Amino acid sequence: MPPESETGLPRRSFFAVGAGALLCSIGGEQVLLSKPGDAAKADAAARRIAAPRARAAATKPPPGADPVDQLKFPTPQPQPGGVRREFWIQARDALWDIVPTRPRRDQWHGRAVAGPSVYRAFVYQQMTVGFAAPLGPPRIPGPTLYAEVGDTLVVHFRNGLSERTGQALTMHPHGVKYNPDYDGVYLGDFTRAGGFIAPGDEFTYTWEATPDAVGVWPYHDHGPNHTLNTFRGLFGAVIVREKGAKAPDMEAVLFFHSLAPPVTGLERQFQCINGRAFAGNTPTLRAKAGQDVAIHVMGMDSNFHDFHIHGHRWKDPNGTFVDTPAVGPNETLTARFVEDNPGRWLYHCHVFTHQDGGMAGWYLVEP
Ligand SMILES: [Cu+2]
Repeated sequence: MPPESETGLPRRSFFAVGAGALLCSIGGEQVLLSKPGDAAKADAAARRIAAPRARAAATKPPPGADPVDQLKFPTPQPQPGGVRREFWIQARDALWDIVPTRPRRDQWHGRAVAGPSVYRAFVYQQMTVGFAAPLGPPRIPGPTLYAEVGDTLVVHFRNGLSERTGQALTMHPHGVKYNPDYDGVYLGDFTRAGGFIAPGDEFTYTWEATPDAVGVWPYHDHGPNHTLNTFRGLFGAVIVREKGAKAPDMEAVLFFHSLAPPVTGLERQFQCINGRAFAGNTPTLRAKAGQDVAIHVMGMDSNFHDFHIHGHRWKDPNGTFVDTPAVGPNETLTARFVEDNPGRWLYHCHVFTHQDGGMAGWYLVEP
């Protein structure tokens, strides 16, 4: 028998938790994701989880329950002058190409990228009213949800994974205000209504754009298998502005994240921006001189990233000029400046292993 580590895993496996490997707790089970094919073990563990007791039998409190678990919450309404902003969002799986150029190419270095590069992603797809039809193709990230202070975001969520291969999912937002029913988090026996949406089920979340929700925030899966499913692509952004505030002339949302072999089943690790790797595949941003530019960067893996744009600088929240600030997991940084420097520019993560693994893109500025 190999010696056991504190995690209960063989020590050899524990030390193998290195590049791209994940140790996930899924409904009381621990699953090590260290190589292609391991995701199936996590999916199987997630499918073994029954609907939480607190939800299935609210009258019979689970062991360890506290009076707060019995609290009832009203659904919030918009403030005077605010509106309900309704969204219909379906989670589904979709084949996603991390390097869609053909032949696969890194335009920055003018070189070929070895394939394959397609994996089965999980995505949040925006739908028309009543989930009648997709509003667009599946994409990473999911739709950006906009609101103004005083509004409510009413998000009709459907778990569109198949019953056979599916598992419970949720939508959990940062930044906006919500009561425990709309937290969208799996909490074992203490899970509330929005924390376990089984395949085929629907749930409506109501989130409040309070004055302290102004900003740019991520949302992501927080169900029983949240780490793996978030890494698969279940994330997006919420943008809350002051009432009547003018939007920037150019606004972009960039998620910096990795797609590792245990998640994709592919042999190599890709360092991604919005699900894509290498310039020419990652988003190409465009602006014009004189425009008010806002580029929002969020970390969506277990690493810190350094956001650098060549030829540009801006002020951080402390008023210090920067051109390579750091952003951590689920944190947001915004590069906001008046564009004054036309040309072809590279933007990239300045963690060297990330930039070399594909975390780079173009920023094209017209005079
Ligand atoms: Cu990075």
